[in-house]
Amino acid sequence: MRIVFIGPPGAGKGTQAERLVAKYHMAHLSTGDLLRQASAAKTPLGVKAQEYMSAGKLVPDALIIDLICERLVLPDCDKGYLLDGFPRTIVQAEALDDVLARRKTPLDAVLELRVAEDELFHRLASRGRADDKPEVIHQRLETYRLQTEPLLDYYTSKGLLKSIDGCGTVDNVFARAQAALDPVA
Ligand code: B4P
Repeated sequence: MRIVFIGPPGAGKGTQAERLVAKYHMAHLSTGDLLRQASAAKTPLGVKAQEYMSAGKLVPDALIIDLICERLVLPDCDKGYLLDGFPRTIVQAEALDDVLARRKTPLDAVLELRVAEDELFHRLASRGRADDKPEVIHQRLETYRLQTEPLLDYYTSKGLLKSIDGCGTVDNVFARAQAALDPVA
């Protein structure tokens, strides 16, 4: 199964992704994790990406598209994958469509996790990662509204979008995610 996972910062994508990849035997491709690893290793990409992440902005499309295209061709992706945090812009979504069309491997579904803003603030503030400072959280939410939310219409028009409520316990949310994905698994 090939799935895209969309949701605002702190919606719980990473948390649910771990469970979903175990249940459906998919590779887990988190652009946030890949960028943080590159940043910790101080690679040229990582150093550049960290500037954007610390400011709550998206890393430039060209960098992230190259990163994910290199990852998608590795053998563990043959069994299917969950794209966690990619695409985040229309340009990224169109680039992904091109790659998948060339490989004749279309997406099976796009899962959206919906969570109210006050709950997102609460979750991110208690997590306390470097980019979880209040002013950066505001910027990340604004970035999400402007650059990522348009993807919801994009994928609705392709008949792929499945939206679930991301509030409640991790178990509750996982049950909703399974109910959404079982029909396409
Ligand atoms: P990401 O790493 O994708 O981070 P995120 O959106 O903040 O978190 P996520 O939704 O995964 O939340 P989590 O499960 O951790 O991105 C970080 C940055 O990388 C971006 O801002 C951007 O700069 C850059 N980036 C990444 N992808 C990019 C792309 N494609 N293009 C350009 N730039 C890109 O959960 C958050 C907290 O909530 C945790 O503490 C968790 O324990 C808690 N939680 C989870 N589920 C809960 C529940 N049900 N109830 C209560 N708490 C819960």
